[in-house]
Amino acid sequence: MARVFSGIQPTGDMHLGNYLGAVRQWVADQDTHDAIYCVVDLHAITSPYDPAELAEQTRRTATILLAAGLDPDRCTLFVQSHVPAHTELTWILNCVATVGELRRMTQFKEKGRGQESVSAGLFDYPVLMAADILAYDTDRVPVGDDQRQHLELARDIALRFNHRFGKTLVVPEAAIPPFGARVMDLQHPTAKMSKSANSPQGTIALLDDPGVITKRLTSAVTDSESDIRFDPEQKPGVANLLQILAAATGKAIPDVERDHAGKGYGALKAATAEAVVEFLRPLRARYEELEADPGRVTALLTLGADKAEAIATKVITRVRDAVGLLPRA
Ligand code: ATP
Ligand code: LTN
Repeated sequence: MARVFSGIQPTGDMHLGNYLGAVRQWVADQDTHDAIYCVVDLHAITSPYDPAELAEQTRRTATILLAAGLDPDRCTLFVQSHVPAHTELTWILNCVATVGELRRMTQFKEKGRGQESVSAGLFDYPVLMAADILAYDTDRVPVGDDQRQHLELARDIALRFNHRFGKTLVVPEAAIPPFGARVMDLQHPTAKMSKSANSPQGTIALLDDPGVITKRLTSAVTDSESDIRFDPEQKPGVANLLQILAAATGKAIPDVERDHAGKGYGALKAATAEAVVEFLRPLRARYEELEADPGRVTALLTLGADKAEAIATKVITRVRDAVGLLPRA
């Protein structure tokens, strides 16, 4: 079976964008791929954060992933910092990646903008991400649209490595969903919905109360026209609601567009709110069950780290050998 690998940062509560852009695909891929998923805590410390909250947020993110449908019997779920191969491979890949290509990363430019000091870790973030992927001989990486450039870099690093040291690394492909890959902020529909940026008004966290979800969706920003059509360029707010409604009801966008043609924005928002509340109801219930038994999640993550480490250790041994490091006798 082909292997998929993907990761999510424990930077805050998972939202609808994470789910529709990435995690929905992760759940589906468990049946068709050898699937490995990772809570990337080492990525989360590249931007300012609260150390007192990181461990809890990491556990919480893993718990939400399980509630969303990851099944530890059918996939490997673990915490990045539990497997040291990620940081070890990062160093070696740092010597293959160039400062010039890292400087071109738009996420670095965006996250660094306006900060008085930016960590070297934030600059190196894409190399750690490449190491995550390449440490598992990954074929396919399901991510949202914002990660396209990072994936391209991981491929370039793998190709350059293989060219320089002989065929060692598997060159991965990005898997970006045809819709849902870019869920927009409800208040600022030209910016992506995000855990760490913007105000919470524009975001729907997967665990939000039904009342909060309804309020956020019914006060979503649209435009001053009144026609309902899917046009992300001209009508980003309406297009965003249509894609969310389609995803939550399992319908195609043209179908929801047709269902709502001629109706007002109020009706579209109300229908979207109702669909999202219903869609997330079982996830909330499963989360509460898992939350009641934190020892179980901890045990699952330990098992996941063991499985992941067994794979990564083989790859890192191959890499050490390829770059000419003296083997430890
Ligand atoms: P942060 O705001 O801390 O950067 P984030 O909300 O962007 O976090 P990540 O942990 O960086 O979330 O991303 C996890 C996955 O979710 C990635 O595959 C990413 O592409 C996807 N993703 C994030 N935001 C969106 C969005 N608004 N629409 C679709 N996919 C998204
Ligand atoms: N940078 C990614 C998270 C991430 C990731 C990965 C995704 C870290 N390592 C490996 C796929 C594969 C993001 O979503 N911001």
